[in-house]
Amino acid sequence: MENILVIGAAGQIGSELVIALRKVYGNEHVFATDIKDLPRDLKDGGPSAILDVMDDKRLIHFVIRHKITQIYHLAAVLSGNAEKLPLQAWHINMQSLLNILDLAKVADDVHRIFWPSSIAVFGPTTPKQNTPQLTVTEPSTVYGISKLAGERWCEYFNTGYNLDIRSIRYPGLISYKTEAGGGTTDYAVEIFYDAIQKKEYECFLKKDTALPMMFMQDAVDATVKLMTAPKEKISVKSSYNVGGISFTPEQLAEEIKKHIPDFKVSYKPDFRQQIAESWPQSINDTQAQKDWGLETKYDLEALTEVMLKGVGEKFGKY
Ligand code: AKB
Repeated sequence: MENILVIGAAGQIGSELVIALRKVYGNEHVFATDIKDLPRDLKDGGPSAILDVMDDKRLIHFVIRHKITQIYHLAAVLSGNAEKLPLQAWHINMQSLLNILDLAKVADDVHRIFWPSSIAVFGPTTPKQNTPQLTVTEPSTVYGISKLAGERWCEYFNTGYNLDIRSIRYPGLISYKTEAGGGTTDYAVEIFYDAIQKKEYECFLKKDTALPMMFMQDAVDATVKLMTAPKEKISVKSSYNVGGISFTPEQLAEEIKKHIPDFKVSYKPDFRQQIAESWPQSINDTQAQKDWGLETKYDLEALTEVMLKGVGEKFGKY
């Protein structure tokens, strides 16, 4: 029997992943935790708690008391916010991961961990198109540096302590349930809110900035698939490339205009332009396909339709 702890459950990924995990393992076996108050549906649907991953003593008590067998550690400071307070972001992103890895050494029931990495591990010297699994990684953002260091720590603990830590390098994630916060790919979520509410959007990236993106349902499905795959299938001990689809702000705006013809977008690049330009434009994820059967369903057309519907329903429009 599995008992799952999700840290950062109130966030963009957590708020949807908890629901998916509860379907797989049963409501009462998935503990939704966060440093902030959790959404109503997560509190009503199963066990939940306020938990600070930086508080290592409370963390270990929680894990032992609830006989936790798997941990999903989703809490992180994203790329845009991390640039504003680099040392604080480094501390939070690294120390939280080390707290989890360290406790996995001593908490005997914990046998599997998920930790998200990001396309941010790549940098300006990485090949931009069809970026391979194994390639140059010289990130130029503090977020990217923390994710790359995290990947190294995951591999170190996987091999050195015979743990089972699995990870995905997420591209930009697009969803309507919970808004993203502080990332560079967030424009691709914000644009839907402004399209629905104001019919205009000022984009903080240039119109031709291509980035890899993925609809949340595909990301959640991929995560569950990776985490339920037999251990012998996992050949990458650091983190798997997962590509999704690639598009520019202009291509996304054109797709939205097919539904809202009078939607207008202007472009005013800020500091996040430089971050976006340091990242790949498309990702090669054949290793993930081969090892544990990664598949994605949503293309630009499908995700635009479902985003407009989802955000529209929130505001009683569209
Ligand atoms: C960000 O933009 O910081 C994140 C990411 C790509 O990891 N969405």
